[in-house]
Amino acid sequence: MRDDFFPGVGRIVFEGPGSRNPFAFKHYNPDEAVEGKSMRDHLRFAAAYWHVMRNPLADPFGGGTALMPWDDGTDSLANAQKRVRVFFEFLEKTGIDHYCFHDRDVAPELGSLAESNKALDAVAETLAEEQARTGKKLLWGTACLFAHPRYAQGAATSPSLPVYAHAAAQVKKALEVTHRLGGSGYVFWGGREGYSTLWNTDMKRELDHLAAFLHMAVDHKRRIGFAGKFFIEPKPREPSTHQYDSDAAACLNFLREYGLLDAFELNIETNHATLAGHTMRHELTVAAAAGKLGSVDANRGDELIGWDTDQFPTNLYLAVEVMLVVLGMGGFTHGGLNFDAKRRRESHMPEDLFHAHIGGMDTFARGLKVAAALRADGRIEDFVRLRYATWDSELGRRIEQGSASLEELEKTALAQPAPVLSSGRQELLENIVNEFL
Ligand code: XUL
Ligand code: CO
Repeated sequence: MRDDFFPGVGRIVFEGPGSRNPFAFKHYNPDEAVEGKSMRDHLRFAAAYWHVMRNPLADPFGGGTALMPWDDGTDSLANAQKRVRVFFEFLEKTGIDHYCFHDRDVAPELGSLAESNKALDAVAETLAEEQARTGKKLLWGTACLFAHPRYAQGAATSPSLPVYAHAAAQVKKALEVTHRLGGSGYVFWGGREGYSTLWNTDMKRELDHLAAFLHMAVDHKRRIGFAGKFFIEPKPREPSTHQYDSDAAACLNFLREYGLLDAFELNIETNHATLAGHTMRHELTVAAAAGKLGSVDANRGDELIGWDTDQFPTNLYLAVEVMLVVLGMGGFTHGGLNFDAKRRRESHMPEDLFHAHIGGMDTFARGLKVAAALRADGRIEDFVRLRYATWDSELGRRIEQGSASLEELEKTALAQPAPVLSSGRQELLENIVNEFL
């Protein structure tokens, strides 16, 4: 294990709930089996390169505070490659098995696309070396199509074809690098794919362009033989006033409308769900019900601040809800739990990166254990099943199969006694959940 950049922090190990060591796991025990599978394989934790290595911790009112003693602040290749080594030391020490990146997090954007591509290739080489040295894996890659001023009016939905072409070239390259690094997935998050005002926007044309863009990406994925999954990450707004991929349902409809449904799954992020006016559990449930829950960006928002605060997940209740949906769909295949989260601006020291991730990992480890215990207990599952018991009838089956008629249901309604409902028992069910916390 490398020990050059985070002096004083060793490998984080499981010490159990009784430990008071802030640099130890109290609940995440990677090899412990839950429902017959290791915690490591259930949770598939990933660190986000953009937050760990590149986030200066600025906010809308003030500049960055993060101390990054390894970073010389330049756009040099050497600096970019050094960051990779710092990052892998962080992965080794935290025991996080996966990572995610944008093209422009890992390598600098230089004067021309060709130069930027060359820099990305060189950094990809270092990433490949570090992956081979440590056994860490790429969960997903993506292209940053929102930071550069050229994308101020959109990338795949830009009114400018030259901008669209630049974005397409960036995706092509990011996809190839992701493939080369053995990524399990590739994410499309369209922060600028939306509008600020409809006075200047041809929505239909922009949506058609976005669909064409994604179809070309699907074609290219096949051409290069990339076997990873494509994920769309919904978010309703910020930075755009309205983002087209606003929530899980909107994404599914868009994918279906444009014949893209087979080629995509969804990457659901907690703070995006709440910005959309939904709970995380709602978004996960919508995605899972469509068989399209691919991956999770694990973070949380703030109830009082109205923007994407990207805080580390610490809410046990929420982690239980997330893991119930994940276990319910049979677990992750290509996806995982990516900490798309940043420290608070006040937590500027390098070791705060460790506290942040240790907390997120322990929260999800507990969430996993509690979710598994609730499933083993079975009372909630049984209740939900019984709640629909009247559907487990000949007529119910025929309605569900689509072979009943309104005439037939009218006949049933006229003949039956007045319906009697049983209680929804929300409070009882909430009490059962709390038994396990
Ligand atoms: C932005 C966001 C992105 C995506 C990747 O809110 O979540 O970091 O996860 O582009
Ligand atoms: Co995200």
